[in-house]
Amino acid sequence: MSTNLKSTTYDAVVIGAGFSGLYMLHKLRGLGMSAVVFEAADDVGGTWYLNRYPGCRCDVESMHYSYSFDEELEQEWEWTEKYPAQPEIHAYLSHVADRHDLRKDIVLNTRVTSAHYDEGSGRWAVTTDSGETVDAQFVISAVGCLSTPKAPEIPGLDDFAGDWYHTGEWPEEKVDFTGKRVGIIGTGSSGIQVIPEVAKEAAHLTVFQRTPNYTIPTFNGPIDQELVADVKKNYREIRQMAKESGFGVPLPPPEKSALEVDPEERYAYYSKMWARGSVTSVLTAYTDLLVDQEANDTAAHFVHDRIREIVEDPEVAETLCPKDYPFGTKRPTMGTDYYETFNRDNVTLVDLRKDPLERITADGLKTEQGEWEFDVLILATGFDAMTGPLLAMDIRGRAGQPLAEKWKDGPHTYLGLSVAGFPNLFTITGPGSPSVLSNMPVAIEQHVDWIGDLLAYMREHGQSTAEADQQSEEEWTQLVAEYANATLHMKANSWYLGANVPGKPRVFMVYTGGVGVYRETCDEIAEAGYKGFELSA
Ligand code: N01
Repeated sequence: MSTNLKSTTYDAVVIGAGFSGLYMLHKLRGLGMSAVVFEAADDVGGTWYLNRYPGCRCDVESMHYSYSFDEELEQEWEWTEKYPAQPEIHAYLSHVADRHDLRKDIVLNTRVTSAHYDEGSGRWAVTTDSGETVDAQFVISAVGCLSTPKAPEIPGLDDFAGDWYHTGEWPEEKVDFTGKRVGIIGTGSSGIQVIPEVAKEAAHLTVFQRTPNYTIPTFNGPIDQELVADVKKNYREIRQMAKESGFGVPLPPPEKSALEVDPEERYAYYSKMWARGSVTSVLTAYTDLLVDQEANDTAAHFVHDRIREIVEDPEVAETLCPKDYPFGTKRPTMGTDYYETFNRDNVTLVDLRKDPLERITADGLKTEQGEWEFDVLILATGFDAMTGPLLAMDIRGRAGQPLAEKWKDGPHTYLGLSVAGFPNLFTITGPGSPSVLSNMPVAIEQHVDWIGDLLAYMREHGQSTAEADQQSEEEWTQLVAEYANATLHMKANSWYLGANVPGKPRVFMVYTGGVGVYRETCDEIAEAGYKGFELSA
């Protein structure tokens, strides 16, 4: 048996030791349950361990991107910047693991390869890539929404003679770009953060952009100590506000439509929100930015104006202006000197819409119209999001049904945290929950607390199995689709929709009703004796 694997039988197996897995383990211990966490990486931290590319930083403010369950930690921990950089978040999660003595139940360097439900015993057999199988009553996935990196679907990566790196699997040691010719594919959140950093070091950086992004500046810097004192004094109210909000950040809800204010007032208000350096502030400036195209256009045009103001070359500026999808319908990004980077002499932007990529070659990249030579290639090409990490494991429920088969037309879940036919399997921030449309720690804590309450309820009532019923699952899945259809989200080819992975079903995988409303719904279901679940002994 691996070190740390103390038994082959547990009450619960947790998969993943990031924000979700760490808190889930703590919660299970509090319930007096035996649990083991399997983590594929060689340390805890999940997404904040492996995404360690230069410039990697969270786009939710430090004071709000943290756990609320440990009030002492909340007071003690000192964030240094307005937006926390990856090393600081990783240090925070490592500290949480040590502070709560979690490591002794975490098995590192171990990937779960399969989880099979046995109807006879009512238990799960969970197998890892080290060949061990453990038996558990509950399986709780804490695999995250963005943890299966996606390479670009163009041929030739194996031919490339230089070094290449995916932002989502960045090496631990520093990559030195000094004097190097670097090419980067991808201008999503990761690309936008890594580009300015690499440009500072490289001899030349060529950015291959297929879809431009709306990027809001962070105006990052050392954290304001007055704000820290104020937040720490009022943490309970602030956390509550985040829990009741639309996106899991403590902002008051918007009150007006973008179309009911006069253009000058609206422009001034967008300028104020822009100056805050917070994408959520811009996104929630008005009530209808995500549901009304005309309203959305006002925000999109405001961002276009900022791009044209910053970028000196008008042609480059136009290439950087997103025009074929509404603002906020692909994940809007936050950057530091992103647009400014295109004013540098050592940076070239290639518009793949005009000159598509054909293949990766031994020397670099071949587009329809030319060949580009590089020493280093960076793939900021994103992830097989939401369902990717779950389907990467061979999960089988009742009658041996594979989850991949059940989800062949897209994910079907109840509340985004359970699946009919897969008893006692819970998916923290799974498809069909607010997940990536929330400040993640808020969504994670809500799911972990809710699962914890359900497990306690089951014990109190002498029940050993919880399973979503088929009808509730179908109704929920439909509701998620209806809510998404009522937004502008369906107009963008986003990873929310699976559009970035060839062949993936085009289904919107996130609940768009808002974090606060979702929480209320989950609470009502719990209060009604876990309506929609079949609980049995
Ligand atoms: O990935 P992405 P990401 N040829 O999918 C392009 C979170 N995150 O790693 O849009 C050419 O957003 C692709 O082009 P297109 C956050 O939730 C958060 O950047 O498909 N280009 C796109 O430009 C985020 O949304 C933080 O046309 C290809 C890019 O690669 C999520 O992670 C930081 C291509 C992929 O962008 C994912 O972000 C980082 C191809 N064949 C990440 N294939 C913060 O908290 C892909 N692309 C700040």
